[in-house]
Amino acid sequence: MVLPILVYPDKRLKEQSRPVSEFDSSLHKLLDDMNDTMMASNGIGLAAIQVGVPLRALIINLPDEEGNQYPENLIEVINPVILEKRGSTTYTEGCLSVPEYYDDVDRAEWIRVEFYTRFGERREIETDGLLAIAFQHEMDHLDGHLFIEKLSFLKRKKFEKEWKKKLKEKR
Ligand code: Y12
Ligand code: CO
Repeated sequence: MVLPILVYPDKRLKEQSRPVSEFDSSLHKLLDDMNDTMMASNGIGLAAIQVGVPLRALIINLPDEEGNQYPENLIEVINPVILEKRGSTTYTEGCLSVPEYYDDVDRAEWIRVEFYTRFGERREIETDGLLAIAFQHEMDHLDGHLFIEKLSFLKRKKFEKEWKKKLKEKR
């Protein structure tokens, strides 16, 4: 089921998400609905709070070189913790909760993350490149943060002005 995606400046996007404690059918339904929602919007990552559920769950599905996404590449991430990070990198990010806005963001280049699967099995991943960026972007959502908070003061001011204008035009 495709769910509505919360759009900035919805206050719920600032909520701190709580750890998942039950790895049950309602979690599985949430993850399935998040996947339907992400795929319907051409997204590559989505956190539960973006569909209004304040749980520490996120999904990532990176496209291949041709831009195609495959179900077998879907990563479901529950209660993630960054154990180690190194280096820095810059990437032009976008977010389904801030549609049609993209900007450069600095993040760690390499990360080691602990997380749980939908069945409550512990996993660890070491990654860099786009996957490391996606993990960090989505994990920020779990703590109520959006990538636009990482912009310089002037860039953020420009963004807020343009965003207000856009919202007014949409009314
Ligand atoms: C690198 C950088 C950022 C992430 C986080 C995940 N971000 C997304 O999945 C962004 C998706 C997105 C998709 C859009 O396309 C449509 O909605 C059809 C989009 O364009 C518009 O809103 C028009 C904007 C963002 C992971 C890795
Ligand atoms: Co996002």
